[in-house]
Amino acid sequence: MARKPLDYEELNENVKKVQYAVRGELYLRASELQKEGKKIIFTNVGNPHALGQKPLTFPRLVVALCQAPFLLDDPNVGLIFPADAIARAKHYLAMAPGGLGAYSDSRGIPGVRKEVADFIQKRDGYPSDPELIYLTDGASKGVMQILNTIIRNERDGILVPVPQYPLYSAAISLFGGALVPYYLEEEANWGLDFVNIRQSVAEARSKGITVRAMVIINPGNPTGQCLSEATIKELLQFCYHENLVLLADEVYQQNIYQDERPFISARKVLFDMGQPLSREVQLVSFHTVSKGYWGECGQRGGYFEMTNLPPKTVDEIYKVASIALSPNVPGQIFMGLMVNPPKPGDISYLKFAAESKSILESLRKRAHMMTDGFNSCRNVVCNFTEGAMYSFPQIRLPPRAIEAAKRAGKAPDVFYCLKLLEATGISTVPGSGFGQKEGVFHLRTTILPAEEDFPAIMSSFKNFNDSFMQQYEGYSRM
Ligand code: DCS
Repeated sequence: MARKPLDYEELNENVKKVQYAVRGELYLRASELQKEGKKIIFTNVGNPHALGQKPLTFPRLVVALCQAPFLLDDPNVGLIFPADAIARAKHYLAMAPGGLGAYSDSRGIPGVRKEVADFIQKRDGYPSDPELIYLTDGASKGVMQILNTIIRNERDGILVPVPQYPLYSAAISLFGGALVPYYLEEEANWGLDFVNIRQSVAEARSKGITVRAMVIINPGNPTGQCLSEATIKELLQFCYHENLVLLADEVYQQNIYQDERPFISARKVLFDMGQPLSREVQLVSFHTVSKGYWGECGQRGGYFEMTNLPPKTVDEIYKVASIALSPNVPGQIFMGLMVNPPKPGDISYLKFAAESKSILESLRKRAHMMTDGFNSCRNVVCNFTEGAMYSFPQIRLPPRAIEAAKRAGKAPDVFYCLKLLEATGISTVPGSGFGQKEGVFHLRTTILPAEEDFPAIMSSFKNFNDSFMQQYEGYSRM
């Protein structure tokens, strides 16, 4: 019998090539153990609400009213919903003909795109055009759409930081392009090294690859570094000279845990640099409602903003967005609310500000607790999580552990993470899922477990690590 079209052997090779470790082997094993009744701490995905973070009240009230607009006609609506939430729900319902049950424009609701443009203008100090902002189902869909637009064939290369969030490697495989890695410097706090970036580009070119785009993740996932203005300037110069479009993944812009380097957008730096760069460098910037102190991952709200793209390209991107009809409408409203939150003087302001501040302050504390915890462990070194939601410690595995992993048919970091999972229930992602230098091993964990659970989690990690190192290194505790 001939093979059928959807038999595994017959599938699109690009689909089979895709790897996505955040939901890979470790995650599958953790899910199995959970089914068997083991308590699992899921620190593999940056999914704050799944680990107990409470939603901010105001946006949920507004979206609840948008979902159930008949409540607005109830004489008692004002007993539950504050007047500013009611007014805001009416504001969005007026923008969305047919309400949340109707498709919107494929680029998103024009009024929400205007709110995003106002937010960007206020953040960067330069006007932003709503026509160049497209709303998406989370940042992921936007990133995929733009990569799909850029990649023409297997010789088109995309510069991606390594370690990277595997959305990039996975999407580049899926669209049949070439990933051109540039290694972040762990010893320099995961900084960029332009000598090494130039080398990567030269090497790719020598293999016949046309390098067309450069991705930056700022703040970094999984590495947590915040880029300085000087670095962003240098990389914009680099993109200008090398004729690369810059894809700026800025989904963690609210998640900053140090004060020396506040978030600065690639777009602001570009406009600050003036002409010719500000008119020439093509830039696409991404944002989401999944991160920050919102953490509304399940709502799937995101946007991208296009800078210096010609109108015909913007139209092509619109055409392709139209194939999916419409980004999900509740997600768009969350985006509107995120970029236009309650203001001082509004009824809901104080509560909103208190809730946001408490989440951010707690994340900052957790970033410190996690880094300090890892650095107190034998054979573990960890840069401080300056931003984003992850810790990415390096685990210096003894040669005997590496041999044992080989015998078990596992990559050494996968071996370590599986043992950690079995012993403690802590579900992490091995560093190989993000890319790392040859012979160097890491794991990624989120900093998202509840603050009060941290001492227990860190001590259980330490106990595991001690006994692991003891077993494979002959190390004994004094
Ligand atoms: N970009 C980066 C750098 C991310 O870390 C994520 C999600 C996204 C984009 C996409 O998010 P949304 O599609 O939800 O907007 N981060 C994943 C991660 O590493 N863990 O959980 C999700």
